[in-house]
Amino acid sequence: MKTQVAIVGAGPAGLLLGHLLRAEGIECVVVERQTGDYVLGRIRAGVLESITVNLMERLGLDARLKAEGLVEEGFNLADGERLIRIDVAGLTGQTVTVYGQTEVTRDLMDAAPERGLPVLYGASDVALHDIESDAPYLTFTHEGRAERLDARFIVGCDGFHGPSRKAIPASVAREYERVYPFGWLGILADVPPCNHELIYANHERGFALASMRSHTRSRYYVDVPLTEKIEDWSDERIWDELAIRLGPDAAANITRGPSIEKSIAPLRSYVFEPMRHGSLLLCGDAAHIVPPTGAKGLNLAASDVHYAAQALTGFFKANDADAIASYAAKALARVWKSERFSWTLTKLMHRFPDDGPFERAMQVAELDYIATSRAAQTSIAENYVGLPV
Ligand code: RFL
Ligand code: PHB
Repeated sequence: MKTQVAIVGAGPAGLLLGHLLRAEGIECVVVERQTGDYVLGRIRAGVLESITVNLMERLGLDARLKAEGLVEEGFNLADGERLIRIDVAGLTGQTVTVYGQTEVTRDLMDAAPERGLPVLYGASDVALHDIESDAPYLTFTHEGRAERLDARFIVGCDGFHGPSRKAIPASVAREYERVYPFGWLGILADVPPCNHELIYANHERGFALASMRSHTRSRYYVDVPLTEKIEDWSDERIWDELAIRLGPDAAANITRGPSIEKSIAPLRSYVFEPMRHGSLLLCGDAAHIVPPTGAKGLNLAASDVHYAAQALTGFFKANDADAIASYAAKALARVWKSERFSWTLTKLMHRFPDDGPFERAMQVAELDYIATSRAAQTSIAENYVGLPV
């Protein structure tokens, strides 16, 4: 097989990139390890910045998003009994949209056949070859046959554990990492949300987040030590903990119900440089991870894909090799700002096991400052809706 761009991974980054390239008439093939059902079974992001919404709109794939997505004009920071509302729309003129990553992925997946985007699900042993040349290729096994896919470029959209990043030689690589001493235990349930806007809570027992997927489906999180096992968290125990940590007003409005998904995800900040080496570009979680506080991960994948699509379109349609050369610097500039915001909000809203009274006093002082300063609220709001691309 031969194509112009071989894309590894059919998560949101890979599918979005495939669609953007096809819209420009560029040939590409997406190769995915899992089945489509497995990819849709992963419950992850829920909050979309306008970069992500705009890309779906540009592709004409936003009908369901516009019909079912919930437009959010603000969100809240809770600290004990205090609730600080960040008026995102009033401060920035922009909003975010609650629409699950699963739904974005489903919309992109469903439209792939009619847009001429081949996606090979269930491909095993994907390996990258000759990425330093102008003729890189993938090898893999699909439907029992050994395959080779030749391309001009490979784009690694294969998440944190995929093979693409590892194909870049250690001699040119630089990694930045921070692992947090807790994970987020998430619960999804078909009950109405306790509040129409998200609440991030810092309680003496730990962090909690009230989020949602729709008017009838709620998504909540509490932070737990990494040693916790999901089997030890019955639904009742999670609801009890949420009611304590989210504060009395939210607790009064929590509707309990059976979980339809429950899992613990570790928190990590991670950046890999460079995001391009030779004919290989990296996008999304393949190159960086943010802790979920602030909802930046999927949106960062979308902005990488936006820059990658621009670079590849410049190369194939205007013979512009500089467009490829400048991809990594453009993408990384935005990545680092999102890393900063996610890390700052994580530090502000979680109780770290090694923190003492001084660190807690700093949290209280910062929350006081945010509560009373329009400048501080504007800074948070403009990062939350997403910095310009
Ligand atoms: P994905 O979604 O991990 O997709 C990568 C794809 O590559 C495939 N793959 C391979 N394919 C072929 N060969 C191989 N050897 C392969 N190895 C892997 C995988 O099967 C998969 O299909 O990465 P992508 O596309 O870069 O998308 C990134 C987002 O998924 C991620 O950043 C977000 O989910 C992070 N995140 C959030 N982001 C937000 O913007 N807003 C949020 O509200 C938000 N909440 C979250 C989150 C992540 C969470 N978890 C579980 C980590 C909440 C949670 C709990
Ligand atoms: C979610 O709804 O899953 C969600 C919302 C906001 C975050 C992280 C996750 O910061």
